[in-house]
Amino acid sequence: MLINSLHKKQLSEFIKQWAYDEGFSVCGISKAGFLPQEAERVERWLSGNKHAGMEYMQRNKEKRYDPSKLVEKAESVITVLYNYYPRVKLPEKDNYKISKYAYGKDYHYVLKSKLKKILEKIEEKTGKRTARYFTDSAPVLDKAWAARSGLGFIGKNTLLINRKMGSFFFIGHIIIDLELHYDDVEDPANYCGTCKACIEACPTEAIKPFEVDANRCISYLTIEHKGDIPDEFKGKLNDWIFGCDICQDVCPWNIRFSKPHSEPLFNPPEELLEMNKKKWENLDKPTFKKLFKGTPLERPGYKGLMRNINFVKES
Ligand code: B12
Ligand code: SF4
Ligand code: SF4
Repeated sequence: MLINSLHKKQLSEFIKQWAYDEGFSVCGISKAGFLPQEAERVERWLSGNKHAGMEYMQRNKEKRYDPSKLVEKAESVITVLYNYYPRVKLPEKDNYKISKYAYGKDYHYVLKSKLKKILEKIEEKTGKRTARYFTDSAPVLDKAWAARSGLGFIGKNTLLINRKMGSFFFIGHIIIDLELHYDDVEDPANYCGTCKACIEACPTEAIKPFEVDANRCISYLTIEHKGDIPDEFKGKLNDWIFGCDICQDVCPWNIRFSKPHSEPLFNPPEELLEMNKKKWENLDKPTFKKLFKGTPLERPGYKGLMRNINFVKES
């Protein structure tokens, strides 16, 4: 369906309003198409084997570099950010660490149901569409689209940073066959300046400016990696047993601008707030299932989590 430019602008404003109504902090819209510069950078990263064991990064490249190959007749990429910065952090004394994004329910479910509602509203206004919605669940260059839609800049730690809220948020998209009014920023500025706090703080030296070597990243090693964690990382995981927040915690944009989220499903259960090293080490499978069903910790599963705990404990 072709709509005139006034209609496009109005509809784009409606979409942004619906995104805010669903609790997203910001929403930006870009024209779908091939991303040549990003494709080149990802190719360089892959050829240096920086993706480690994440074979899926080698697949669906055509789709990853061009959303119109992923969603038939795609015209627009609608991108949203959803804050997960917690009001209360897990106690640090005598405890292991899990990433803040995993304190509550799995963000895939939380964000997808919200994206679905936005799409339903779009369809109410424009009729049935060819569209798909995702968060970290499809071959899409999430951060590149967010930056292109004016939602932030990519920092030296490679994460998308929004100048009003830092980087503790998830990125979601609706890719749709509808022409809209675009916020496209051709060449987003970078606001890291001379800072290199993330590079200096990373305990495994995984970061070079704008590049993370997954082989060395604690997040990869504790969540995605299969098999034993290599011995060279003994003593370097700094008590992280699921993910790692170091390169975000030290970032001045987070120190200054991160504000607590208001998503009840992301709040940690009481039992998680009461964990300590001994309880983690003695965690049995039924308790794991009870505590972490429907959370990001299901990805490594009980076996993966216990591998991480034992590795950190023995380091
Ligand atoms: C693979 C992956 C990982 C891998 C690899 C990380 C990486 N940097 O690529 C591992 C497992 C290590 C990982 C870890 C984490 N991840 Co992750 N991950 C992804 C995934 C699935 C793909 C990312 C990707 O395409 N990587 C390929 C490489 C080549 O891309 P890149 O490093 O981002 O490089 C780009 C830019 O840096 C840029 N670039 C390169 N050179 C230059 C130079 C200049 C000057 C500039 C400006 C740009 C630039 O070009 C590249 C292409 O755009 C995305 C979801 C998605 N579908 O996009 C989530 C995603 C990036 N992850 C996310 C999160 C939350 C994390 C963790 C924070 C989780 C945690 N706490 O443990 C950590 C952070 C580690 C880190 N510093 O990156 C969020 C990030 C949100 C945000 N604010 O940016 C995403 C977007 C998921 C989501 N939808 O919310 N992740
Ligand atoms: S998540 Fe941790 S290990 Fe990975 S790059 Fe950031 S600081 Fe380094
Ligand atoms: S810590 Fe500094 S260098 Fe790293 S992403 Fe943040 S501002 Fe950029």
